[in-house]
Amino acid sequence: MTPWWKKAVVYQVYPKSFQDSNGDGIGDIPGIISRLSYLEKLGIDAIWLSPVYLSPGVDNGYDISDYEEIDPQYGTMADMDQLIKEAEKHHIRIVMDLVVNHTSDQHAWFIEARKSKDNPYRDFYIWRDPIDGHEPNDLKSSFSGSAWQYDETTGQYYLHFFAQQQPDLNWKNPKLRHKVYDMMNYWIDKGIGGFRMDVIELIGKDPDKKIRENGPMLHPYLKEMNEHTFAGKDLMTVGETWGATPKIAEEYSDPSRHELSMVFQFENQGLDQVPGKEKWDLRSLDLAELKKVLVKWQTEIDFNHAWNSLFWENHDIPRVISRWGNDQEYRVQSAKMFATILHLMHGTPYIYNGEEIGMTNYPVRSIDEVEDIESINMYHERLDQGYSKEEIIKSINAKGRDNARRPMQWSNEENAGFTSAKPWLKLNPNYKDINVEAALADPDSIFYTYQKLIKLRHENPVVVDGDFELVENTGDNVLAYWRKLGQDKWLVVANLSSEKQDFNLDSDFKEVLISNYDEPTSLRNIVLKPYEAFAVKM
Ligand code: TEU
Ligand code: CA
Repeated sequence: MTPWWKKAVVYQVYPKSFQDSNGDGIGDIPGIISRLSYLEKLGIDAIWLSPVYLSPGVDNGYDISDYEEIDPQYGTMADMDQLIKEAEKHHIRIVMDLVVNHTSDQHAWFIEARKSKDNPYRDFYIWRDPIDGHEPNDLKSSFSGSAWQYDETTGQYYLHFFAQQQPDLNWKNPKLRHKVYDMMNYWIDKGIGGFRMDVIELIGKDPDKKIRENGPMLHPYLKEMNEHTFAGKDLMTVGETWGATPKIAEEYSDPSRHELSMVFQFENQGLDQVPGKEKWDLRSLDLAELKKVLVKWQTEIDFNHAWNSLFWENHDIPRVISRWGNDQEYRVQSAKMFATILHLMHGTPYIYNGEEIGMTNYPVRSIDEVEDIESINMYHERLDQGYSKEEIIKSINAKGRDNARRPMQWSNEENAGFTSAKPWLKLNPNYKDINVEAALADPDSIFYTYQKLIKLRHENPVVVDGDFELVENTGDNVLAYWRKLGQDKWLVVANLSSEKQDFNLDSDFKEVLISNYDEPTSLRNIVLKPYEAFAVKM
């Protein structure tokens, strides 16, 4: 039987920015509960909830100080239990974010570990002696600077692949691993729908050999985790795996290997950065390359032995229409185009909160307006390296994580219906026009395109299981593909660009399934309008 998550559409909620319920400017769990009917109307099957655990908030909750407590800014454990229960009434499962590559430096384990070299928790983390009075090696943190932090008390360095307040856990220690499995079972027993696993590809690291992702013990650990936690349960698990190739994706998700349900792969993320440099080193997107990567992940994995997720956005990535589409004149058309090509592909689609109403990036003018630790650390690092402020701010506006983290735009009322107070991060002023209320009132809105695409998936096995086949020779700016299952044959056609494109296919169709302009009447020698996308049944 097909597991539920192969037919599902998942919606990511970034809790800090979703809905404030108590007037402190910060989204919270009761706020999410109050929006469940909206999500049910959209039609999603599960929520991936970014972290709501107890946290000092250095990385907005990805620095956890207690995995079995809810951060008071988000509510209480009773609220969390309520969310799981209420969501179920709306046919929505709650998928928790599992952040176990690292903890906060305020986690009880780390507070103990740093006390002395013989502390029972010392080996939960990764400690090394200085070499010639310096860092053990030149491993870098993803948030700028060295991955090693010197700790005065014991005269050793600890490893942190992210902020210095996010020490890496030592997965070589079986005691630590079983603590993590116990914690996962605590959440499974509450009735959650599964886990999204933060940077899971890093847990097999070997820092002495400078191995970060895809270390030799990664898959043995995942098998062990599976066996002790979700084996035999109806849960979905998705690994965040930046370094996945199609072959690696199969290693994670081939059902016979008993590891994860599916992966998030990020191959398209590198397309608008200078090769071999950082994401901040900008270059423009070549649509031919985007098309190539999209097709690669449809054709180079065997969906009988692997499963992939489909997404444009998340809390780390800028808004797709601002980045690769058009967030002005063709905002609505380009948003619908991206939705259509993604949601009719093979895999499990994810929607990031606000994507379904076409929320856009919002540029800052100076570093005081930036909240995200990744951008702030990079700003200082690059200033020291001699970059100009203007250059750095330009990179932050293009790629910074705050772009996706601005509060949800619910209505055109003051503070967008997100909060009655000052929001923790400035709202995009375009909420006056772009908001949920307006989207729901307009039958032609982006929202209803998403709603329709979700419905098409739920009602048509060809979307879930059909083979994918590229239509060749359409030019770089047009993506056209078939989905085929038994007698069912669907065709998806999209103009990825802002220029008109010619398209010609010598075939007749029976029915238009979805389109973002007037419905096409033929496939023969037609001209696709900017960002035009449609799907037809043959
Ligand atoms: O992200 C992993 C990660 O590699 C990001 O830092 C990413 O490189 C960057 O944001 C790209 O834009 C996960 C979480 O999704 C992120 O929010 C956390 O900050 C990070 O792990 C640490 O937990
Ligand atoms: Ca609040």
